[in-house]
Amino acid sequence: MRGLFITMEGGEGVGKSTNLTFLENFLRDNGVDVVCTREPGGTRIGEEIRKLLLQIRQEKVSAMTELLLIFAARAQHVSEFIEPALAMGQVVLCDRFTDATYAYQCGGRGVAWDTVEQLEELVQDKLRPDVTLLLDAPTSVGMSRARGRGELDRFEQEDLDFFERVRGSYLEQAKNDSGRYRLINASVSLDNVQQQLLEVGGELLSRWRERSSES
Ligand code: Z5A
Repeated sequence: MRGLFITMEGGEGVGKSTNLTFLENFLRDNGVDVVCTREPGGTRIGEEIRKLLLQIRQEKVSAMTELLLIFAARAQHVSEFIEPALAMGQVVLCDRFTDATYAYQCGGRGVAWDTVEQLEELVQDKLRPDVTLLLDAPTSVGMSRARGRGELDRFEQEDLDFFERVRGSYLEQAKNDSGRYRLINASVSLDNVQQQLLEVGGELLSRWRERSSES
């Protein structure tokens, strides 16, 4: 049985990490074999590339350099972690994946959409998420949650306009792929967000059980 590939997306500070752990616990408590990971990162090489990407630097990082670093990390992540886990039948919960590249690099930085499509084909072949949860909140809400933590990384230093474009791109992607996306209102209390997540969690559990019983 092939596992399920679930991704969590959204702008900065919307609660992805907090809620990924919540979903992981829910699935594990219900007997699902689940592993969590993140992008950029998820492998030793990927985590080193993550540091490079987030570090504030004197020189301007070109959009193409940023894009290729993200896909270099992803290539390692797919081959070393994601594909083997799916082949073993595990549920992979991933904090951001390629939809983030469309949102940040295309929406935010203005990279051409088909450039990312080409890299996606090259690096992932047929691998796409089965379900994507988009945590959505007004940009100012996420920014103030994230900024409560202190020092800002290279992405967090971008201005409000950049994050508005990122949010707009995510919402557009969700609209254009409504079969895969589950839109979560992340601007409300954590309890309320997690109630919404339980509905999606229930759906994932059913899909998982269906697959298990077929195999
Ligand atoms: N990036 C990219 O450009 N292209 C790509 O392809 C990929 C990534 C994959 C790092 O990602 C950067 O990489 C990212 C885009 C770029 N930069 N940005 N911005 P990241 O996922 O590590 O970075 P992040 O989005 O900044 O994650 P984050 O700041 O850790 O946010 P989060 O995981 O969404 O939120 P959280 O840590 O779970 O919650 C933030 C705080 O809010 C925390 O104190 C919570 O307790 C609180 N919180 C959460 N939910 C609530 C609710 N509902 N109410 C009140 N308080 C809440």
